[in-house]
Amino acid sequence: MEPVFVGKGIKYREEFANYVEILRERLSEKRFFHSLAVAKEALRLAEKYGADTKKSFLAGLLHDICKDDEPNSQLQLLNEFGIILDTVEKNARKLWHARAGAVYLKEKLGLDDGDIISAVRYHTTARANMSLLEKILYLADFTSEDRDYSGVEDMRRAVDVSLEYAMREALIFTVVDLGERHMPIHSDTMEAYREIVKK
Ligand code: DGI
Ligand code: FE
Ligand code: FE
Repeated sequence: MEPVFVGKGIKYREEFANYVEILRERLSEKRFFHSLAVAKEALRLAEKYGADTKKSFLAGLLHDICKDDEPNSQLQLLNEFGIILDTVEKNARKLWHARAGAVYLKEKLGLDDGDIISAVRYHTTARANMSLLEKILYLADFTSEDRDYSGVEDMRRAVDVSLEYAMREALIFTVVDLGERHMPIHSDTMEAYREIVKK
């Protein structure tokens, strides 16, 4: 199953058919659908907010490419390319796929686009001083059509108000949610939160 693409999405889906087939091999059906849905949503946000539509689509498409890999194989990949995890990262497996995805795209697939690589790297934690593309991917991951967490309707409204407002809502949501679940909060997440919420 794939989402129904519209406009430029139809063209990009065809243009990146090779990547789509790689994802079909690597991901569960659910995660595969999610990846295409994030591509579609990132394209929609790029058109609304004047970002590069093709890069946004591709970042959305590829952002979870390592998500369904075994945790050990993600660690192995990071090791192979000399990535050192900090203490919070070591203890939060959910953070590995973003670091691993960025490395995989660059080193294994030869994707030569620093903007996309960095959007993938920061799509889970966010960070202070995010680029437009980084924000679009971070938010598209919250509002793609497959999402059904409680609060998703509020996030969908927020993302149509402004990127800044949506980033604020998303970071508050994340920090509160992690706090409630007694999960360690990464310094990149905290710095993003402080930048946008405490000013
Ligand atoms: O990969 P997805 O499921 O599409 O979404 P994602 O990459 O945004 O991952 C969401 C998960 O990442 C969610 O379980 C919360 C976790 N996460 C995000 N920021 C932090 C975090 N986990 C910890 N421990 N610390 C963080 O700062
Ligand atoms: Fe992810
Ligand atoms: Fe995702």
